[in-house]
Parts: sequence; C-alpha cells; structure tokens
Amino acid sequence: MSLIIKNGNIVTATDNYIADIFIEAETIVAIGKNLAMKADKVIDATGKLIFPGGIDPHVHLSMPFMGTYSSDTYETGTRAALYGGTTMLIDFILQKQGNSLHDALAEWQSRSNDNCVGDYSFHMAVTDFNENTRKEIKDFIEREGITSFKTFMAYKGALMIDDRQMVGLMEEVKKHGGLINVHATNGDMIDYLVQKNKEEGNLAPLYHYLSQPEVTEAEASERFVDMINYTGCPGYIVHLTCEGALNAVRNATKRNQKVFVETCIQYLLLDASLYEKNFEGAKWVMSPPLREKKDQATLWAGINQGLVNVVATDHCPFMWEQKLMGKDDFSKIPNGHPAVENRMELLYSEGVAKNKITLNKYVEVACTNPAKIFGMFPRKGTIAIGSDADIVIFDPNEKHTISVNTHHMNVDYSGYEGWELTGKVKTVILRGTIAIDNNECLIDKGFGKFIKRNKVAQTI
Ligand code: DUC
Ligand code: ZN
Ligand code: ZN
Repeated sequence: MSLIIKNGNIVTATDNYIADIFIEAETIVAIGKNLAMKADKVIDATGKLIFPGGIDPHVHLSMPFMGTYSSDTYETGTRAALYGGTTMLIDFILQKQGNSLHDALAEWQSRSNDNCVGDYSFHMAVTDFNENTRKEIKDFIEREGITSFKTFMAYKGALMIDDRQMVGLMEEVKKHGGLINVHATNGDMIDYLVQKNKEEGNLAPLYHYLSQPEVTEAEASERFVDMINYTGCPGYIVHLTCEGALNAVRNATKRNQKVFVETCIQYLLLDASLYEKNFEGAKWVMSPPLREKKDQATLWAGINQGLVNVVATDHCPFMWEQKLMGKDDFSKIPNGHPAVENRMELLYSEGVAKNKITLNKYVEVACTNPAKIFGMFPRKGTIAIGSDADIVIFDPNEKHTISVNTHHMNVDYSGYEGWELTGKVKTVILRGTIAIDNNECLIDKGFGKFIKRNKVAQTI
C-alpha cells in the first residue's frame, strides 16, 4: 500500500515548507516538490498544515488508583488520542510495594496487549526500590525497551519512595542508560496539610488545592534536581506547574545542568479559581493542582526559554460517579482529569493561533522532544525520510467547540466544555494507514503497536 500527500505545508521542529510526502507501507520514503511517484491513494492537502503525529508521554489508562480505575481503557484512550492528532502514548506501569517490577509489567500487559488502537509504550514506576528491584532495571532497558523509570516523591504510604531509594535507583538507571522521571512534590508536607485540613473540617475540593501549595513542588523539584546533579542520571520532571519549581530548574542551568521538564496543557490554560465552584471543582482535582495566572505566564515563557521541553496531559479520567467518592472528603476524590484528545488542538488554538508560541515550537514540545527524550527519535516525532509515517493533516482555520457530547474519551464530562477553538485535526495517519478521516476512526483495537524504546538522550 502506498500513499501520497500532496501540497501540504509541512511543519517540523525546525522547518516549514510546502511539499509532497510519499509513503510506502509504514514509512516515509520521499519528500519533495511535485513528486512523480504513483500511489494507491492520493490526499490533496493544499491549505493544510502537516505535523508529525503527536506524542503524549504522560497518560494513565485503566490505572488502578485511589480505590478505582481510570475510566479510559487502552482501546478508548488510544482511540481518543488519535482523534485529537496524538498517534503515540506513554502510559505508566505501577509496581506494587513488595512485588517485582516484572509482575507489574505482566499485569499491565494483560490489560494493554492487543487492545490499543494507537501506538504506545510504558514508563516503569518504581515504588519499592530494593536489592531485588535493582537487578531488574537492566532487563527493562535492554530487553523490554522500557528505558524510563518513574518515581513519586508524594502519595505517602502508596507510591512514594524516600530519598535513599531515589539515589540508589538513579545510580542503577544511569549505569544502564535510562532516565528517571519524577512526580516532584513533598509528600510529607502534603500529608501533614491534608490531615490538618480534614481535622479542621475543611473538606471541599478547594482544600485539595490548599493542601499542595507551591512550596511543596518547588522544594521537591530542587531536591530532585540536586540528586540528579549528584548522581549524573538523566532526569525528567513530569507535570511541572509553577514558578517556584521552574526556578529550581533555571538555577540548575547556571551550573550547566540539563533537566528535562514537562508541563501539561491544563497548567498552561486553567487556574485555581475553578476550585471555588464547590463540588464541581472536583473535575479539576489532580496532583499537582491547578495554580495561579502568574504560573501560567511563567510556563509559557519557560517553553520559549527552552526550560519547558514537553507539553503532555497527565490524562487520568474518572467518571463523575467516581469523583463523587470524595463528595464529603476532598482527599478521596480520585486525582486526574481528561485531556488526551484535546491537547494538540488546545495547544494550537491557545498557543500558536494566539501568538504565544511558533509553529515550530508547537511541533517541538508536542511531538519531537517527547520522541527525542524517550528514545524514539527519528523513528517517531518528525517528518523525515525513513521515519514512521505518523502524520496529522490539520486545518488551521476551522473553528469548533469542545464538548462532552462530541469527544471520544470514556468520561462523562469535559474540563473544557464550551471552549471555542481555532484549528482542527482532519486526517491522522498511523504508520502509513489512515486512522482518522473526517471524524471517523478507520482502524481497530490491536492496530496499535508496543514501541520498544532506545536508551535515552542526555540532552536535546
Ligand atoms: N496525578 C494525577 O492527578 N493523577 C494521576 C497521578 C498523578 O500524579
Ligand atoms: Zn504525578
Ligand atoms: Zn501522572
């Protein structure tokens, strides 16, 4: 099967030009003006933008968490991502404390194998680092193609590891060419503030926000940055939300340290005033919480300064009925919000169309940097000869409105209901096959492949 996309405006992290793209089977084999090859199918992309398939390196599908499971399955979550122009996801395996990493991998494979519509990979979350776990790291990197290890400095009593385990894990991961990603908030401080608020009868969603002040994230980010500087292990801070935490990274650059930073679309666009809506605020209960307008400004600037490298989602949806588990106690509201389908269109509309970031920067943070940092470039994350033909054809002028009534995520509300956007995903190609066209999904579960990743980048 061959495919030619004609006259599209190709945008990569560095280039912006009009050309044709010729695809054979799963791969881009030629790019040029007026290509003469005959293809089985021709797509006229005149007037459209052509992006590499989006990569969201931070999602939680069918994840057991806070007494329930996130509501998107591997099928619904990867399909919704494709509708929104994201062709590849990286999900998180969670080790159960006391069990092995390989046990957790087998459990996650039992839910994901043959169920994904789009491509995917895993980070391995280490919640119990000990002499047995240490021996498993090499195998994950060299045999399983899982080269990034998640750590939690919060969720005390469930997922959190202490600094002793953190440093030991960093040394082992560094030795084998992997990377540590971190949820960097101070778990002990948060635990104290949650208990204090509950004892004082402060039980509304607003107190979720007030129990995780900026300092809890700034302190943990600085500690993490110091630990990776000491060990020399590549490090990536997930879902960074605020000025204090970004300042810790900025300070590290003064000693020429590279720290990879991800923010999520919600921290660029939404703020903590949403927690004042009584229990409706539960829709945006996530950790870390939404912050202030000044933090949004810091994050947009951080993208342009090259300090923030990736815009992801931390997609972790829960049905409204699940959110009601915390009706009388904010600490029981499952943490997370849905966004995987909206990320690319929101970032275009609010970022590119409103002149906050350039088109090249858009591709860099949504597609290219995730591929580079997590060991998939140039197979994924760009439009180049030899790359997988993961391609988004995008109408930069079409206007549309986000709604629960039209989204494809398995969740019964939208965090962005009624938002009017400029720019829409029209066609999505995954490894040379048309996956989405005119709001219809043309591939089935099982099409999505597990992508084995290479050892990671030290810098980008
Ligand atoms: N934060 C969330 O809001 N949900 C899942 C895990 C996390 O760290
Ligand atoms: Zn997290
Ligand atoms: Zn997460």
